[in-house]
Amino acid sequence: MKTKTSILEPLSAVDNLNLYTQMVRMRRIEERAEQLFRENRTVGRVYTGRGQEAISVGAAYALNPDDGLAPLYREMGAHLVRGVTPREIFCQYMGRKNSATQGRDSGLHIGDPHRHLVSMISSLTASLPVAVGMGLSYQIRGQQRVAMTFLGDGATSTGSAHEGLNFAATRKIPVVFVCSNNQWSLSTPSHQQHGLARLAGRGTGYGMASVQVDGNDVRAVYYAAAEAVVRARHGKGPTFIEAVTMRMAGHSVTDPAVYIPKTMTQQWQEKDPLHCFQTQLCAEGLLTAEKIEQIELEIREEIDDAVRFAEESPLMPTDELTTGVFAEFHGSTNAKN
Ligand SMILES: Cc1ncc(C[n+]2csc(CCOP(=O)(O)OP(=O)(O)O)c2C)c(N)n1
Ligand SMILES: [Mg+2]
Repeated sequence: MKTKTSILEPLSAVDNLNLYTQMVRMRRIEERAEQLFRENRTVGRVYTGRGQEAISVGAAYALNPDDGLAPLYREMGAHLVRGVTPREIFCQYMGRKNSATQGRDSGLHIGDPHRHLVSMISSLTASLPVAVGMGLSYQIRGQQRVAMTFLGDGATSTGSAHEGLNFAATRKIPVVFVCSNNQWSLSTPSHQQHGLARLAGRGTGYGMASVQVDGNDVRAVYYAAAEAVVRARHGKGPTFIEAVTMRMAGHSVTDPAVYIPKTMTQQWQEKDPLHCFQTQLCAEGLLTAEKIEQIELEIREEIDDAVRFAEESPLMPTDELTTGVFAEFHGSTNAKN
């Protein structure tokens, strides 16, 4: 993977194809994961980022491999860009011993310190102070590195989000907050969550650079993120990016989302980020029908291989489930005041 410099370079033809391929990979992996869930072959529920592929792929693509990354449950694209493989993903979904959590957890709870990837934290926005802490450590050590984290629109109302944003802005921490405004927080619509016309105002309120972008346009997300990363790398502090999109599925695969008006889904279907980008790239001569088919075929084979690999991998033996979970206690239990 190439290391991006401080100068904002336009995306090359290769970059465009990389972005497209990762978006297709994310969509197809999630479709297969949902199918496996319905066949009772996964452990735990499956949460997808359907319709939000442009956000996680586009934003993460602006980072260098040694930048910190703390994604959430809809950010499979960020994991893929960081080099997490379909085999790793399906081992995790299927609770195998060789997965990131060794079969103790499911979903996108995939972290790897060697890849500077922090596993998502289920308590929403607990990732924000963690990412801010990563940024603070880069700042203290004088490293030109950046941390990026993600949050949903609903999550912007939590206490740790406000604390993280405020601390980052006050200390000019090199961190990028990517807010996927998919207009729903479970079954609660945006207008019942906050009183802002633009969620980007969350960042403005704390005095940091804030921008609203079309979250269904991968290149718009990439350029906003790349600008934010350059700003952070050069000591100019954090950025809050509001990427406007729509959650095109239930909250998780068990949620039929009957509360979302059909007209809203239909309207956003026309803005499908994958379909729109494919049309643009074809019009620009960067993609052809043959290339589309080839990408789909390669990804299908990759996924078939990953599912087979996961199924052939051992489950965690139940007598090993607590290994490494508890530290041995060497102190005294007679606490003195
Ligand atoms: C602190 C906390 N409160 C509540 C939950 C339960 N919960 C999980 S996802 C979710 C909805 C979050 O909505 P949003 O932040 O908009 O993200 P989205 O799911 O739309 O991507 C809720 C309420 C949680 N995980 N953590
Ligand atoms: Mg939301």
